[in-house]
Amino acid sequence: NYTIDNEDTVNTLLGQLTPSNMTATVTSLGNYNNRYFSQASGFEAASWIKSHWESIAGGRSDIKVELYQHTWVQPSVIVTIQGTENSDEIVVIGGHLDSINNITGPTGRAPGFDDNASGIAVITETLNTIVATDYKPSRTLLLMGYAAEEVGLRGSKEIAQEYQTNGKNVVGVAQFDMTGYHGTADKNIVFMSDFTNNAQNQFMAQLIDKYLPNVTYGFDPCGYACSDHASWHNAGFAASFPFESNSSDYNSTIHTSNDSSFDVDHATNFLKLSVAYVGELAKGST
Ligand code: LEU
Repeated sequence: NYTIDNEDTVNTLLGQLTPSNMTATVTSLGNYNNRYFSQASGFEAASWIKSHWESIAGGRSDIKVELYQHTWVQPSVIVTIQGTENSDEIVVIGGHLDSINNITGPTGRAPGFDDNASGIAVITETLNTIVATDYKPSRTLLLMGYAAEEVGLRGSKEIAQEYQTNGKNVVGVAQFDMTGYHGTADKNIVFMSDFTNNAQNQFMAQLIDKYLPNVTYGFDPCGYACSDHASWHNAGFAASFPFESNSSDYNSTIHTSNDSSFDVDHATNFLKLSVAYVGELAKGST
């Protein structure tokens, strides 16, 4: 079920990336004092993402952008790109849009450049590449910015459980949370091996082997339900989590006012993997 045979489409997507846009996205998100789930700034940051994604989607009538409301202030944001043939089969790429300062609390400064403006930037640039190439997926493709990850995966948990309850056919989920810090010298991407689907992890590794031979990768357990992939995994769906480093080497500034650096070259590896994943799992063509 994990075939790799959509080479022309993936290579077209890979040829239209604009990595520098990711730096701009990270900077825009980091300008909010924080993106904490209960704060007005956390709401405003989510609203900015919705507007930004709408402006990228432009005139595509097969793309819609919506807020997903929760019981707290901050919504999640979901882009739906309607599948042309197998529209009941759903592929998700996502990452959390909130940030947190664990020291100074709800009103504290939390730029969250790496955690996780860097993942939202990968998703945003994936959307931009889809529109730039006029790519249309066969399966329905959903791009998600999750609210309230930092307070217990709350946004993604509500969404994944709703999809489970409604019997939605989610065939695969990729999580992008922390892509902008090169913490393990000999690895660009580390697939978290727990709370994920091994077959899909192997598929993503094969995508690197085929399309990104210069990207180094490995596998490592996170050790706990460390990001939104676990919400999907726990709801019975195949999730993967390509991460910035081994779990002992990640950016030590996260959850502080000092998470204000972004290595765009490192994040570009994740952007490349994202478009390869989209092109091969959601198939369709440019
Ligand atoms: N970005 C995650 C979080 O803040 C942690 C990381 C180690 C996966 O919850």
